[in-house]
Amino acid sequence: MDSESPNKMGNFGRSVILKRPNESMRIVVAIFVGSVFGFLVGVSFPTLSLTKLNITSSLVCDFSNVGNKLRSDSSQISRDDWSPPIKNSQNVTDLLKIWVPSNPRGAERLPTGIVANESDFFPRRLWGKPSEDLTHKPKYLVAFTVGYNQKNNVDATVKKFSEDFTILLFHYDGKITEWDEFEWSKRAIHVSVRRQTKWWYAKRFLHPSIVAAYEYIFLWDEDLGVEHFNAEEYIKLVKKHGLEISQPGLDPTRGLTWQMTKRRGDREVHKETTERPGWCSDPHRPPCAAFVEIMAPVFSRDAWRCVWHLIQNDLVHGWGLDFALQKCVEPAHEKIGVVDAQWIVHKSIPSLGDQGQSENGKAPWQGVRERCRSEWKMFRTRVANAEKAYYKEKGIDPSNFTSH
Ligand SMILES: *[C@@H]1O[C@H](CO)[C@@H](O)[C@H](O)[C@H]1NC(C)=O
Ligand SMILES: *[C@@H]1O[C@H](CO)[C@@H](O)[C@H](O)[C@H]1NC(C)=O
Ligand SMILES: CC(=O)N[C@H]1CO[C@H](CO)[C@@H](O)[C@@H]1O
Repeated sequence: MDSESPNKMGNFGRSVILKRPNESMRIVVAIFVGSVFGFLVGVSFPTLSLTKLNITSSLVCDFSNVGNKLRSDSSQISRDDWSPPIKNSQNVTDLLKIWVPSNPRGAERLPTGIVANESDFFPRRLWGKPSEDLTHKPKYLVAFTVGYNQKNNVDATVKKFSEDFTILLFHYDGKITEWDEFEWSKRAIHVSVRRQTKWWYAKRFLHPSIVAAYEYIFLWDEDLGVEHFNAEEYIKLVKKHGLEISQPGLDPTRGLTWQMTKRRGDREVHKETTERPGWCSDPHRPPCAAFVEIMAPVFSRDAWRCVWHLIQNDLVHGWGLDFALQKCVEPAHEKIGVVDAQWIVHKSIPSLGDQGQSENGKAPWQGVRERCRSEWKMFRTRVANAEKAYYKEKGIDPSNFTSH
């Protein structure tokens, strides 16, 4: 240092700080950085050091590969006289920018290997190895739209579905914990939004990519009698007969709306029926074939991917969907059918209908019923308009062809 030192000796620390602020700062910073670094290394070394090294070396590798590639590319380009040869540096950065047009829309900037485009409802542990979380993956999904008043019926129904099913309950009355009196409720997925319909929930929570893990999706009402139904047997029949969209036959002793969904006692499955005279313009089309109702449909994974898109966000009752399902499979009169050997009873207990609101002195159920009817009309109109628009764009005049 210099000659003043003796006077300052008593003040050593302070004088150092005063006189050489930069250096002391450096020391402090160095100590700080050093200890943080040491700490981090200590923390991460046992598990991460190897991968870190790999990442670094692979980055280096990639970079030199890119360099080589660039060089060969540019010589290639200049040889072939496509365009002026690429100058390096900046274009290395361009080249390293990721853009994969075949990725899902919005995910083009990600390398395909990291894109998780589908999901499932499998619960996982919070500890241990992720690869060992799932000891059992259910193959099928059954979703019920339920109110607590119907708990006994829902309980009886759920018991007809094996461990191979993920059970999903949509609660329209806000009651969830009450269901825990049933053992199966603890492994079920519960979604609670008040006063919504099955199709509203299905549109919001059963996106095809979310339920992609499941081979079949059951979308069922809560008021079904399942004494003569077994889900595993049902699936066997659906596979055997190649049904992409199906429902169990309905007990004919209850008043039925459609002939098609009436259970036949003499067969496993049926795919067509005769209706009252004049009801079917084409024996291969609804309601004589290619038709199931909306109370207890079962969809294959592929059929559901189409049907989900057909569900309208605002038409919550789903009326008319049954007539349009046939647009989703081809040939519809072979891939849509009713399973007779596993059949159910439609109890027609008014439930969600009661969740309406009285207006203008009308009972709640009347308002709901009217909305169902008007939704049906709107849905038909939308489908017809969409088809018209499609053919117009294609320059096809559908009136020139018969619909057969
Ligand atoms: C998701 O990715 C897998 C694997 O690349 C592919 O087989 C599947 O078709 C993709 N699903 C969708 C909906 O794009
Ligand atoms: C379809 O009908 C229009 C008239 O409606 C006619 O001009 C056209 O030639 C017809 N196209 C075919 C393929 O028959
Ligand atoms: C530095 C350099 O050569 N940059 C070029 C990289 O490539 C783009 C076109 O892709 C040129 O516009 C840059 O000039």
